[in-house]
Amino acid sequence: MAEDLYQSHDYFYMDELLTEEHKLIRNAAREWVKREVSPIIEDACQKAEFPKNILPGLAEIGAFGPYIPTEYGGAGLDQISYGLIMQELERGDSGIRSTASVQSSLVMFPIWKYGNEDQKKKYLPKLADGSLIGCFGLTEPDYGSNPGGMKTNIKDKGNHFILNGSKMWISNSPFADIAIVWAKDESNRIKGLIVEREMDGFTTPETHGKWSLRASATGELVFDNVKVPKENILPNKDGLGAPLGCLDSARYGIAWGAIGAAMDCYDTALRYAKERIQFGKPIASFQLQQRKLAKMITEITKAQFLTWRLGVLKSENRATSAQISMCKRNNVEIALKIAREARQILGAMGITGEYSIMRHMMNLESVITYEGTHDIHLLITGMDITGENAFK
Ligand code: TGC
Ligand code: FAD
Repeated sequence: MAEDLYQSHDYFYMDELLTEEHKLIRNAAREWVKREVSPIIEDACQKAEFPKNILPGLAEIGAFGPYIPTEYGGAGLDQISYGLIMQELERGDSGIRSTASVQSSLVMFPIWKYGNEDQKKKYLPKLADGSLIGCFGLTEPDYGSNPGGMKTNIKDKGNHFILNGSKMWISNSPFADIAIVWAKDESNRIKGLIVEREMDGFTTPETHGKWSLRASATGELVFDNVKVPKENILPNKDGLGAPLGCLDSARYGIAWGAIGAAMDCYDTALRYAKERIQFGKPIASFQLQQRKLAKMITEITKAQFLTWRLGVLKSENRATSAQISMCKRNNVEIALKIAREARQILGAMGITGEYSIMRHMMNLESVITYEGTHDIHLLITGMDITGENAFK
């Protein structure tokens, strides 16, 4: 990839709404991405390999459990800080943000919120320092948007459960040390379990051939009579609301992350348009290119404010699931549109790995599908405003 010349854009002086601490955290993540992610990401993506050597760095910048209390090894930060870290990571690559948001919101969050004290002390500090990596198993081959139908199940055998079933499309599964797995008990109630890699009968085959999120490892979780000790069940919440509660936190992080990808595409396209000469003039001087760029910065600015406000509400524990859905849906949509328009501004150069745009565009095709598809989030808004359920 060409040298990372990224400069962030703050058209409406949104920085004035951030605290000094927010800016310090954001700038540290930004510098780290420039130094550690940008030089290696194109190669990792071309090889379809997750760059595991960045895991300690992610832990050092506080990307694993930013809002988890310090007593459990987290950084004890607020929700805006968490969002800003996700924004900067996804500016580098959605796959890197994915790893951090799965670890923080889909693994540490359920242990923190639904686990007992022993589980918190055993797992959270190691997840925070990156010595343990986790993944989250909700989706199954036949149950994606409708996770409530899941078939993965546990049977009570006295001092342990026997776990059977499979999960699909699981970020980080091929190398994760632990998995938070959602399974139905004998009364069809969904429970969360901590499954460890060493448990007999547990395998994690990798999914190959992806054109999207190539620098993120995706795989299955297969459970063949896995003996899970009872102490590994998350005792403090069950039912579908438990995994969906984790998704609220991860979807919030994605809303910020998508702005990062959009800003990177806009910044790249703006610079290119000013430098590229056709018909004796920079292409930035043509109205058609200005229209694209002007629309991009307008959408980025709107998304920045929507998301900042969501962050304030979330820090005050007032953000609703439907508000989070609206923000995730809006931001991923504008990011994908911006990536597609930005790619065109670069002409043929836009399809190469010299620039980050095509990689962002391909990544965003996953981001618009995972953590609830674009359609599902629209239906969540529809249900919230009308009171009518159009899912079923
Ligand atoms: P429904 O009857 O509406 O709800 C069941 C229970 O859940 C509660 N609830 C929520 N709780 C917390 N947060 C939310 N966002 C919630 N949404 C619903 C609800 O109140 C109810 O509670 P209770 O106590 O009454 O039982 O459930 P439904 O079966 O009709 O489904 C609703 C629907 C479609 C919105 C939901 O299933 C859904 O969101 N589907 C999308 C599935 C999804 O997002 N999967 C993501 C998998 S993980 C992933 O993609 C990780 S990618 C990570 C990365 O790499 O970055
Ligand atoms: P389906 O549910 O089969 O949907 C197919 C289409 O039908 C979509 O367009 C959808 O919007 C539409 N549709 C479905 N239901 C309705 C309805 N009621 N009304 C209208 N339209 C509808 N899952 C995890 O559990 N953990 C992970 O770590 C994880 N990581 C992922 C990483 C990647 C790279 C990807 C691509 C996915 C990942 N997922 C993960 C799975 C992801 O959450 C699911 O792909 C997603 O929830 C959609 O499920 P599905 O692919 O089965 O699509």
